[in-house]
Amino acid sequence: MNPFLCTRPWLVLVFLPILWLHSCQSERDESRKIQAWILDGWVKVDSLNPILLPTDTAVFMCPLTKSAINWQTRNVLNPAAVVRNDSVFLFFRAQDQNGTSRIGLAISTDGLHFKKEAIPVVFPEADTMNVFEWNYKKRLGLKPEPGCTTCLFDGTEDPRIISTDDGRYVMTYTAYDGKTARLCVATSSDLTHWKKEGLAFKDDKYKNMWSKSGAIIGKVQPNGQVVATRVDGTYWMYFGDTDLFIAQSDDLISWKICERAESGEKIRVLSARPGYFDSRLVEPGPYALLRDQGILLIYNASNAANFSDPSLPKFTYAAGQALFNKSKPYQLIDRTPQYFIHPDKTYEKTGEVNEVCFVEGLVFLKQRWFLYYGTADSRIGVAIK
Ligand SMILES: *[C@@H]1O[C@H](CO)[C@@H](O)[C@H](O)[C@H]1NC(C)=O
Ligand SMILES: *[C@@H]1O[C@H](CO)[C@@H](O)[C@H](O)[C@H]1NC(C)=O
Ligand SMILES: *[C@@H]1O[C@H](CO)[C@@H](O)[C@H](O)[C@H]1NC(C)=O
Ligand SMILES: *[C@@H]1O[C@H](CO)[C@@H](O)[C@H](O)[C@H]1NC(C)=O
Ligand SMILES: CC(=O)N[C@H]1CO[C@H](CO)[C@@H](O)[C@@H]1O
Repeated sequence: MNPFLCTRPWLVLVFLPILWLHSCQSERDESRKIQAWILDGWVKVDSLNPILLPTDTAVFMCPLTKSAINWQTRNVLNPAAVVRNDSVFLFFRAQDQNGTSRIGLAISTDGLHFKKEAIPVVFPEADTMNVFEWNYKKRLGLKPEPGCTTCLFDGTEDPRIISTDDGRYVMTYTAYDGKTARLCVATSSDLTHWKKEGLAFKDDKYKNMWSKSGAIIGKVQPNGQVVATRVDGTYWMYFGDTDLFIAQSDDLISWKICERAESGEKIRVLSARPGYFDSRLVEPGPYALLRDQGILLIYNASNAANFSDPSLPKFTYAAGQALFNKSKPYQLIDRTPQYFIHPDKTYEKTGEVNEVCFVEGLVFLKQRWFLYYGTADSRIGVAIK
């Protein structure tokens, strides 16, 4: 025993409570620090949801089939959102009856009531990307398997959009040819006319790899725009739909996947966790936000069939949040133990894919946050805080 305490045992009585109080205080500080970075308190706008629906009355002349088609018949889902001119521009994925996806645009001044533009803004056409965006069976004149209702799926899917500091917009989207999903990039200066810039990963090693869901790191401006921001001299993008991987770029168009030097393997910055809502897979949501506490990424996750979160049906898509080091975007600092949004409404639980809230759009408009998500791969909902 400490001789000091032996000679003055009463001191223990004085100091112990102080030590105890001190340790409780620092535990509280710790948990407050961990909670402080999370964007929580979201409320689904039940009185209006779902805010965007499929329709049989949107007709568009397909440049490939040269026929008028109803391009929004089957599903309207997975939207990106950006603020421009005090309005929300929502870019949704619309599927026609056969499951071809095209990216459409809807505009709102209050973030809740949207008006769709008549024709899609990014879609399969006779260009250099056609080989990645038009089902290979259609190109080869093959018939889909009898009775298969998803075998002709193809097109341009699941956009994410960010502003640049020179006033342009960069979209990442998925091109799907019925076999392989590939992450692609398009750019625009007015949000209506888009130029396809090709595959995000042009290296031979990765150009035929399955890739999806590119969330670029940016910073929220006072006018609500989120502008792509360099960290440590370069742009960064989280991507992937099993684990989260990360890539770097100098121009936001051509991306280089970060690999382990020893093995050439893609580095994983976030993975599925047995026992949690994200036990099956993780996939980025909207752009990642560079904030004081770190880089905040809202991510989508699927619950596994076993060794999963027993409070959710298996394969449920619910969303969580992760925080990465703001000077090292590949270093995970913290992640939420629980989902903050999950399917609990009929239109979230039943649809093209059941049990899905898939978050892809996030904007800050007139001092409020709006979160847009696909419901059951069929419609679109909004939550606010
Ligand atoms: C769906 O596919 C069928 C058979 O190929 C075709 O006749 C029809 O025009 C297609 N519909 C749309 C909306 O593309
Ligand atoms: C900005 O939005 C207003 C409606 O809120 C509209 O009248 C105006 O044309 C828009 N301007 C541009 C440049 O889009
Ligand atoms: C998952 O759990 C079910 C029910 O307990 C069991 O039948 C099945 O074998 C398990 N599967 C795996 C891969 O562990
Ligand atoms: C983030 O990285 C920096 C630079 O390496 C380091 O000093 C800092 O402690 C890290 N932050 C956290 C929260 O881990
Ligand atoms: C690879 C994969 O399964 N991605 C899916 C992620 O979740 C959304 C929402 O259900 C689907 O649309 C994607 O296909």
